[in-house]
Amino acid sequence: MMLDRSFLHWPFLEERHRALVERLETWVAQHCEHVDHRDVDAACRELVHRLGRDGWLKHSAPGDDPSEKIDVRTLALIRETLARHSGLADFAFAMQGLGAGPISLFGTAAQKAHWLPKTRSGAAIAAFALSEPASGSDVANISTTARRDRDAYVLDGEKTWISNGGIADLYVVFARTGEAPGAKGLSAFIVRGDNPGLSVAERIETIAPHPLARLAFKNCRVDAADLIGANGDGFKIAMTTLDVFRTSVGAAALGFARRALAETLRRAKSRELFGAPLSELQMVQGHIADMAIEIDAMALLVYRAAWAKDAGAPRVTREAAMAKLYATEAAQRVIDAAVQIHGGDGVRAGHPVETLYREIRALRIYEGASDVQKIVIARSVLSSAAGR
Ligand code: COS
Repeated sequence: MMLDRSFLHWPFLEERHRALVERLETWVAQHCEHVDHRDVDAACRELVHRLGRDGWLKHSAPGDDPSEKIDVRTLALIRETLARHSGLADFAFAMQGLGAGPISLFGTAAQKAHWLPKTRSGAAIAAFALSEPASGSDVANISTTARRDRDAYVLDGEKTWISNGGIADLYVVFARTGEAPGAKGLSAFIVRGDNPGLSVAERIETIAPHPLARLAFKNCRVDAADLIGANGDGFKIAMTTLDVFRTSVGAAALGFARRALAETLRRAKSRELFGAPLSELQMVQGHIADMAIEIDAMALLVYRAAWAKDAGAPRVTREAAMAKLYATEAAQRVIDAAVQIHGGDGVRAGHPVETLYREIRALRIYEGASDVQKIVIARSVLSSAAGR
């Protein structure tokens, strides 16, 4: 693949990051490209198994050793690298991290000791269950309820667009416990995949197949010890987890865009038109220049946000939102240009750029649609300008 690796030497990254990418490149070539994708559930399980077996999932969520903490740059580099080769491998890695994230960041010692060794080894598949039919962007409006009943909570309601829905062993579910109206009345719970009262109401198919489902909770009892954090902390837990993972969504978009550029360069150098390679046409050169600039701008925002979090910034909401918004939108433009330069092959089913064209679209929607990221960024900019 024709790749510019100079970003690995930017000051945001360290020697250990470069070494990790080197190892991962070798691993991906051997273990990711030969997974049968016809059965998407089986492919996802297999990828989680391989990523866990060979130690990559350890980076998706720190374990129960208090000295470990999440390294967002590592998360971003892994997602970028996996996404460049396989959208499903990136999905398998990322959802394992997002699902385990609330436990890793806010769980009790017992919750961490029980679940994290399983999610990190690939023995348990994790899912993050936040969205509902009537509240995807408006998290404060969640209507699934969790009612206290002696030493248990009883969950009732519906969740939808849940990644790993149907194959997960563990769901982190956000529900209304009612301490206060809106955002202050939510809590987070661990619900086992085989918990009575939890059922898969619908499997959802999308343009880029990944395991996704709508879930129903009917009189679903979980132990009080399965509450994550305190009652009323649910909104904060969800947002803090998203602040980590939104940057990594930008990184996945960056991986898709780098693949699109690599495919385009190969095409532009090998295909002849009007008696010369495509790469000699100024119109094509214009596209290539735009693609390269957008990729560097994406990478700068992604690794800036990741570095800021790793360097100890208490909140990176604005940086993560900028990275996610810009990288996903720009990747769509880069991939669209790649399709255009590939002509008919660009829309041929199964061609790498056709696959990228389908894979990128959902990233502008999930974990906070682009429109929500704009709200987050504008609020932050306005509040830091207040009083000036
Ligand atoms: N980290 C920590 N705390 C946060 C936070 C963050 N990133 N974002 C908000 N909070 C806090 C706020 O500070 C506020 O607390 P105080 O009242 O004590 O100040 C509280 O949480 C409520 O925040 P806010 O008033 O901003 O909430 P809103 O309901 O207006 O909405 C948005 C916030 C729209 C930003 C939020 O609902 C969101 O991110 N939506 C998209 C969700 C999403 O990603 N969905 C996809 C599902 S996962 S695939």
